[in-house]
Amino acid sequence: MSTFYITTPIYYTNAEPHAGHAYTTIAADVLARYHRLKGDEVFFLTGVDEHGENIQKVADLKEISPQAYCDQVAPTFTTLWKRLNISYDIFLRTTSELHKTGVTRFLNALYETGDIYKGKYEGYYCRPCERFFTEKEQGVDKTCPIHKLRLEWVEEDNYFFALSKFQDQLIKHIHENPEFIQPAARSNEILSVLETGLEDVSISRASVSWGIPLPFDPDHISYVWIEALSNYITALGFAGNEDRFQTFWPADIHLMAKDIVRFHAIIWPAMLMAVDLPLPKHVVAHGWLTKDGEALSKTRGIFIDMDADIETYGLDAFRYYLLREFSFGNDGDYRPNRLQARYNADLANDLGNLLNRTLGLVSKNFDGIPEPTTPDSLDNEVIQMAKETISKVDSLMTQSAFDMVLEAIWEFVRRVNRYIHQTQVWTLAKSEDTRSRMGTILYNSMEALRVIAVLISPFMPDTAARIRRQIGLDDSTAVRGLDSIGTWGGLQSGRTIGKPEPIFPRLDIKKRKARDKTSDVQEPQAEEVQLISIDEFQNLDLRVATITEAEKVPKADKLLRLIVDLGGEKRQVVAGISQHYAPDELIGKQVVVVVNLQPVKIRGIESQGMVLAAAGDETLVLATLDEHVTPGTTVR
Ligand code: ME8
Repeated sequence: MSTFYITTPIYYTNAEPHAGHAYTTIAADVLARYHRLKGDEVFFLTGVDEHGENIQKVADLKEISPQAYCDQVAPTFTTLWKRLNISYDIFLRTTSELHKTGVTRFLNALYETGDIYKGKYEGYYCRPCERFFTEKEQGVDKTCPIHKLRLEWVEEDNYFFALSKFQDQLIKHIHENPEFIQPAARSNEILSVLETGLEDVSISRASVSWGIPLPFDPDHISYVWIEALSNYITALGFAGNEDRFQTFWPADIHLMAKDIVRFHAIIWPAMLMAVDLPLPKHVVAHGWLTKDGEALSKTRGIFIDMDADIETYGLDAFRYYLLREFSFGNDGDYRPNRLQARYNADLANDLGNLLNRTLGLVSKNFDGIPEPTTPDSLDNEVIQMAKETISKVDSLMTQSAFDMVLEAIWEFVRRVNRYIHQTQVWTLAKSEDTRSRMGTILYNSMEALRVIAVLISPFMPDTAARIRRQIGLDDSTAVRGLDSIGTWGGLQSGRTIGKPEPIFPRLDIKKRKARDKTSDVQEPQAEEVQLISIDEFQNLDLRVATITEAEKVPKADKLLRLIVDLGGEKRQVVAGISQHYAPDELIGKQVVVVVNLQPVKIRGIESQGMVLAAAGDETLVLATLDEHVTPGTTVR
């Protein structure tokens, strides 16, 4: 049996997990599940990185011990993984005995090679990164290229690993294994770092106390990165459970975002080379998940409200969106309105309707799964496409091209929908002659759904199970694996089908809107952000107007009646701004007015336009102009 060992980074416990961590972990979960489908023996590692200065600092602020602090944060990760249906095999904590004993053994092995030496480190250090930056790596004015903070000059007695010694060997390895670092752009980046020359790295910190002491000099604590990287072997029981280590090492994939590729593609392989252990087969880096184009940041309040979106769309839709929407190696901007669009178009419409329609017609016209008795060339096209889709998915999965995998599956979903249309299957119940043709088409559609359920199962495990139940299959492994869809015709005619029910029901948009209103962060509301063309935008006639009169509308606590001057013309506008502006302060202000709206009567007063304002839950600020302009000037 083949084995497949996949890892995520072990995440820092200096804060609770966010959507970025979820993104990597869901992707790793998809790969783990896919390899289980293939019948591989899978080991899926995730965990937390609990040592180091940063974590010690947070614990100090909270006035608790670092261990007590980590004991509080680590479960927030496992809780999230449960919520996201992550099928990990081990959740490694670096404070565990398993890890500590493994690190000790690994560091001893490294020491014995003679590639570790004691020396003085002088260099520019970024505390949040917990690493030194060489001159070449620094940003402008000696700043950290990631945090943009000024780097600190630090001098310390440290132990060093002779990284530079492995430079040529690393270059050779990358050239000989072009798939070692994926995608290719990252591989080139690493090669150019290697070609400009490597410096030795310090592997200990004398000034930090929260960590694992070096076994050969316990006054020094191992540098958090050196210790963390070895988690990939300590989790396999490097110091004890030889069997698991022998079975799964080397890892098939180390998965991460592009921020930490250098550690995984340079330092980690060099350490492994030093102790003569095989290198991981692939280091795969994905892009950043951003919100409104900005990096996720708790302190700046830039976050993705996963809970809310999962509640609205369901977990499987959330998982689908993350992997369908973005090309894995590139950055991707998370947009709830795109999630909604995907939900409606791909899930409810394409897949949901295919299932509903097929099962509806089967249950109305047949007693159980019909028999395929009248094969023709159109059927063969669908059968052929199923085969091609299965092999396409397999080859794209090896490139972690999740968006393309899902697109390939959906091309098939859409093809089957078209098959139903082309054959007008719903019209074939009329006569006995055409009923057998109807049975054949519906049988093939159900077979297609069986194939689809297997192919989508790594991405959407619950949806796959629901489809299986509805088409009359049980939940045994025999119907879940890739093997089970190798041959067309696996469904048994005559079998009773399950109860048809919508797998992606219509969304309760009202609930979502109510939620958005109470949420701190205002997300664009999906149905209001349908894109419009430039022509549509140009239909709006926006003009600069000067307010010449303003007064409260009697018995209406929010309304003001304004007279605005548009150059050659004066207009009366009723605006709901009374709680934010006193009439007097408005006189002379220049505002932007929509002048081609149909007039409406508000409290019996005709409003002949609309004044634009920025409106939040508590705030309302009129859109004004930077400088005075002639009234009536067009705004575009
Ligand atoms: O670096 N988009 O931990 P970390 C996509 N402990 N992925 C993101 C992301 C975002 N906006 N933000 C975080 C560490 N990630 C070390 C790792 S491994 C031996 C030690 C994900 O908590 C992504 O996988 O800072 C990234 O590489 C990782 O979280 C960094 O996690």
